[in-house]
Parts: sequence; structure tokens; C-alpha cells
Amino acid sequence: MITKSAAILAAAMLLGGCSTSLDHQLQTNDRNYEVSWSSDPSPIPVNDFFTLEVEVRRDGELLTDGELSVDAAMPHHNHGMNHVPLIERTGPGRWHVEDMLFHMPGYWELYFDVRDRGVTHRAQEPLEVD
Ligand SMILES: [Cu+2]
Repeated sequence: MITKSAAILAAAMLLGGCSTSLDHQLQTNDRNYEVSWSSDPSPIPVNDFFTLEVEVRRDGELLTDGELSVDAAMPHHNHGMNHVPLIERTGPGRWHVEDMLFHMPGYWELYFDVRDRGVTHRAQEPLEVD
């Protein structure tokens, strides 16, 4: 199993090239920033904590001077998460997020708000979780 996992990881790194191994790619709604993310575990579970790795780029370059916040909601139910996520910058353009919890199955939206030069730019991911 270890060998198989290592092979899959190596393949993923090859496919990702030198940019990133994060498996979801988004753009902010104004298309000015690229947000890449992956969850652990993946796919995102119901009613169990998960973490995120997030990378943000502007014009292809890692964002060194901006801030990121992450949130999630079930828009059809008019509620968000019951936990406030912990977000830590781990490198240039790179963040680690803990304490994420989707407490019920259904349609969620994951929000990445990039604050740069005094303006907030949102990227969002629609997710069906069950
Ligand atoms: Cu709900």
C-alpha cells in the first residue's frame, strides 16, 4: 500500500509540474487571483474535522503580501459552520487551515477571501457533501 501511495503521489506531482500538487483550482470572481486548495481527508467528510492547504497566486506569482480568510456556508439553509477555522500562513502565498467542520450533508459553498491592497477578492467552490 505504501508503494502504491508513493506512486500515486509521484504521478500527482508530475501532473502538477512545478506549480502545485493541490487538486482544486479556482479563480476569484474578478479573475485576478488563482486559488488552489486541497482537503485532508479528501473528499471532505460530513461531521468530521478536516484541514485545508491553500495557495494563492496573482498573475501566476505567489501572493507574498496579502491575507486569506476561509469560511463556508449552506446557502440554501442560511447557515454557516459552527466552528471558526484557524488559519495560519505557512509560506509565501500558502496557508494551512484547521478546525473546518461541515456538520450536515448537502450543498455547501467554500469561500476563500483574498485581501490584497485593501480590497477583498472572493473565490468560491460549490461542494455536494454526503
Ligand atoms: Cu444545513
